[in-house]
Amino acid sequence: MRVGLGTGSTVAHLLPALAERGLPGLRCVATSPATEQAARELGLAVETLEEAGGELDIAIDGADQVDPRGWLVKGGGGAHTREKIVAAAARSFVVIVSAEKTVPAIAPPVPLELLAFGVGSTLAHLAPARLRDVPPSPNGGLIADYLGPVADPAALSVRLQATPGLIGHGLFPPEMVSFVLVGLEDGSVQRREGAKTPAARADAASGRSS
Ligand code: DER
Repeated sequence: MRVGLGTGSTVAHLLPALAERGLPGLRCVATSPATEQAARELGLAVETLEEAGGELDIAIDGADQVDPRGWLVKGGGGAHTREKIVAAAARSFVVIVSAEKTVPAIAPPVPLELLAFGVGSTLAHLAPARLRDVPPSPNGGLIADYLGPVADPAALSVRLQATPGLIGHGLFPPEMVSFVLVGLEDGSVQRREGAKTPAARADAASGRSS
C-alpha cells in the first residue's frame, strides 16, 4: 500500500505503530521533513508523491479541530499545504484526534500559508490575519493565521482560496475526509464518518455531484 503520513504529535504515535507491523510492500509519502526523518529512522520506506504515482491508498493525519459536520482545521504545526495535497491524493483519508479536538463549531485561528512576495498586501486582504513567528515552511511559504469569524467554513474557504498570495489554508471540507477516529477519555474510540466515500470520489472524478 501507498500510505500518506501526516505531521504532528498524533502522527508521532502512529509512525512506530505502523513500523512495528513490518508490513511488506509499504510505501510512505511524508507531509513534512520531520515526518520523513522520523519514518526513515523507524525503517519505513519513504518516497515522493510523484514516485508513488501521484495517488495513495490511504493517508492518516491528526487535526486541530473537528466539527460535527466533519469540517477540520489543520496546520497548527504549519504543514497544512502538503497535508492537504496528500489527503486529496489519497483514496481514503483517516483523521485521528483526541476528544478535546472535537468542537461544536470551527473557530479561529485558521492556519494559512502565504507567498512571501507582497505578504503585507495579502495580509490586508485576509484581515484580520497575522504572521506567525516561525521559520518559512519547507515550501518557502510564510505561516500565518486568519483570526476573524468562521461562521460558514465553506464560504470562508472560498474567500481564502480566492485571495492572491495565498498558498494554502487549513480548512479541510468533509468531502476530503473518509472517517475520523476520536480517542475518548475512557480509552474507547468513537468513529465519525466523513463524506469522502468511493462513490463520492467517482462522482467527483466524472464531474457529477452527489
Ligand atoms: O499541523 C498540522 O496540520 C497537524 O496535522 C495538526 O493538524 C495536528 O497536530 P497534532 O497531532 O500535533 O495535534
